[in-house]
Amino acid sequence: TPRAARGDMIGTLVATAFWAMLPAYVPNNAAVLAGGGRPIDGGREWRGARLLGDGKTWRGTAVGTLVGVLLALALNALADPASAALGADLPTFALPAAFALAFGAMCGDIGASFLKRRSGRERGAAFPGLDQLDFVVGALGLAFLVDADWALRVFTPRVLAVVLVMTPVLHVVTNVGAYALGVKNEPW
Ligand code: CTP
Ligand code: K
Ligand code: MG
Repeated sequence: TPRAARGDMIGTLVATAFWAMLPAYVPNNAAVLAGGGRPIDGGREWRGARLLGDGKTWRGTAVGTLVGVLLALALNALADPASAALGADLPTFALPAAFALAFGAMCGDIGASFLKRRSGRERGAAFPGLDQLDFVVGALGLAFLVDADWALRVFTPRVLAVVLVMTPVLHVVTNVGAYALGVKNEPW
């Protein structure tokens, strides 16, 4: 029936969007687990507030990026069987695209901290909207810069729409879960 066909299509879009964004979703969570050590801004202030703050560290950024790239390589090995199982055409990630998604996600989050400090928000403060989408903007922005052909092929307007709706939901669920588990200091 048309309704079942439409349901299939939406399921395929969600699976594709989730798969394509996994290398961007995981880095920030890995950084929470790996964080600590020297802050990127070295403690420097600018216009009366920290440049980035103690929550953005070299170690968290490096480990987060590495985990995202390794995850993308693992997904490459699974793309064929997963595509067959789901009846979808799941993308693979060349190294530049994998790096762009992972490092871009970390950069988006770092950029958000810069904006939080400029707007008087202390480390850990919430910035609704920005918190849920900063890493998406960073990841997709860098992916388009690094490999526009790949990015345009994977992130079609429909996949993009699913990403923009799905990501905030996943972000809230993930962070509330991490907070409940005692892994994260704030539930956002
Ligand atoms: N983290 C890190 N390096 C990053 C990102 C995150 O070390 N590039 C770690 C830090 O320990 C940080 C924690 O992950 O405290 C949670 O990340 P996040 O919520 O993004 O940082 P906040 O501490 O809330 O700081 P901010 O207000 O600047 O977002
Ligand atoms: K954040
Ligand atoms: Mg935070």
